[in-house]
Amino acid sequence: TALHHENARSASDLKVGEEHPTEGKQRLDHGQSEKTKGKIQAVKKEKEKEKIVVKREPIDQTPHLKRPKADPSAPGEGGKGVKLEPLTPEEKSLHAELLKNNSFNAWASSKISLHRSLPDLRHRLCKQKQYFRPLPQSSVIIIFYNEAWSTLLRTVHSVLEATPAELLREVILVDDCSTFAHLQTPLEEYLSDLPQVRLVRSPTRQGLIRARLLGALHARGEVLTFLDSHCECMHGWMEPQLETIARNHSTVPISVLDNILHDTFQYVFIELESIPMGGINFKDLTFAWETIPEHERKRRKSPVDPIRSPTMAGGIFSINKKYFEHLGAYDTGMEVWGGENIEMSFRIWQCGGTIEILPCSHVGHVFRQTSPYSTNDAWKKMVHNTKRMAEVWMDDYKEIYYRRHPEYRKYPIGDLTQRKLLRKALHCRDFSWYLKHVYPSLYVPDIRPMASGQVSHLTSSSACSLPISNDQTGLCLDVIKVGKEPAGVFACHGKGGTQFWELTHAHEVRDKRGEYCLQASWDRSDVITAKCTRTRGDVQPSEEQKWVVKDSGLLYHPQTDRCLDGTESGLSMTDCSTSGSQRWRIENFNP
Ligand code: LR7
Ligand code: MN
Repeated sequence: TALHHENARSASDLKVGEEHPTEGKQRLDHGQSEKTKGKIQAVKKEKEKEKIVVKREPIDQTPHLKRPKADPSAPGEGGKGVKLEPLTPEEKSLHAELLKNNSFNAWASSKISLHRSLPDLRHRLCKQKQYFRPLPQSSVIIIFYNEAWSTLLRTVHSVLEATPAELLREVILVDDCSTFAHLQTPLEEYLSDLPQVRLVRSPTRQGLIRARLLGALHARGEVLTFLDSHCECMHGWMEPQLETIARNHSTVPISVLDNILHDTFQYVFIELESIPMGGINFKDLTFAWETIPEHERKRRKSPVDPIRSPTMAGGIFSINKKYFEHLGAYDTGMEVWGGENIEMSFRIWQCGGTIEILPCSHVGHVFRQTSPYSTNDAWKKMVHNTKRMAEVWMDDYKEIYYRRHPEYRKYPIGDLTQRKLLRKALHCRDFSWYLKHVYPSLYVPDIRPMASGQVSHLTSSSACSLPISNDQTGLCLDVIKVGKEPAGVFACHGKGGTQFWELTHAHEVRDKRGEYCLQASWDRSDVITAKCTRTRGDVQPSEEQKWVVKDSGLLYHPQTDRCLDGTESGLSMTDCSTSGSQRWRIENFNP
């Protein structure tokens, strides 16, 4: 009953803002079985006993737009994929063009109704759950840049048709200065027939971060819900988000992201047991999906309880509007795409908020086939954003990033004064606090490792007595595929990647991600990379993964009492000697 008390308390300071169009007695009976009515009666009686007067009216499920009845055999209906039938030469070229412009099969999407229905695959407990008034209203903000017609409008329709009208203040579409013709007048004309939809146009291309801010500026709801422009919302997606925020305004709920396949547009529902959480990849500070760690599984009591997530993917979440502003909205110095989701995640947690994945809220998203942001120019913008994030929120831990990308150190990133002041004003915690309390399952590479960079030496056939003056001339410790192939030596390329190794204080030789370790054992003479056995800072690595660097440049393996030996024919473990093939030069070595 703690929850009910909470609801009752928040009721006084929550204002829905206007009269509900469907206010009246009738809605109380909407969609309720005799059983649920009985339950509500029982709860009421219990409350009366406790002498707490709680008025509990269920939310009216009626949406602004009713989903038209569809022929179940129509393409894509019920979340099915579209059959990619043999195409005529004309269709083929159209298909190719659409694929090129969208990085997904917009041709398949165009075959599917803008109102397609999805099966309600949520867990039994989600379907049973009832939501009560008052809940705040949300403004749904959909930003887009050159989005396909069908995906954009299916997103809009799914919001209007899957959200109870009384919870949806408006849908705000923000056009980030698209050039596609269908997004000009035709879009305006189409939208003018839809209820509660507004279109805001940015006069210049702002990038998704500032486009979202523009949307937020126009929003009148108490809550903001952000969506990408190629989503489908599943029945019941909004209610748990609003309830979460009503209970605690500093919780940022995110939906489970189902996968709409980019080729057939099949809707793939993520089952309860495979819901991932958001993490980070320390290598380049990008978002990564991760399995939910043991401690978080244990903390939760019901399978549908929220999952605390260290980060969010970025596109699909709700947030109390006042809290969003209080927390510093977004960094307006960020460009185009990328990094803002990690920045916001760290900021939320470090400044006292919480990110929760709600297993009962599902939204589908089209994950593109290829990223339009992997061009050189777009990647630079992403690095720009990531650097701004790291400089403000990560303290000394940003060194881990720079060590892996020394060339990024000199990228200019503009002025950070405002963001640093924000961190001070909100009395936010250190990054070390975040790592320890929010993300204890993450292996954090050493801020100051014993050595890092390439591990190189001259071959024994070359003049081994010469000092190595140029990194590009030797052979370097390398591995074609971590965890799969034995490690070997290849010509040094000086570009890091699989030739980047880090010698940790625990005497491991780790790969760039910090996930795989160089490993030798008695039973074999080659050397492999295996998952590091030391998964957290406070445990010891297994003996097979321990290495000691000797002054003479030997990489000594104490367990087997042998040394790493590399020649053009490969890498092996041999008895230690002073031969050139055992002499290694490790970059940035500071014992
Ligand atoms: O210049 C731009 N202006 C825009 O308005 C570039 C993009 N956009 C729009 C675009 O039309 C789309 O609606 O911004 C949205 C996101 O861009 P996508 O869909 O091309 O990229 P994405 O799906 O990879 O985006 C993910 O990462 C971004 C990092 O900046 C944002 O945080 C996106 O919101 C995020 N999307 C999701 O979280 C959905 C799940 C994807 C995953 C993982
Ligand atoms: Mn997207």
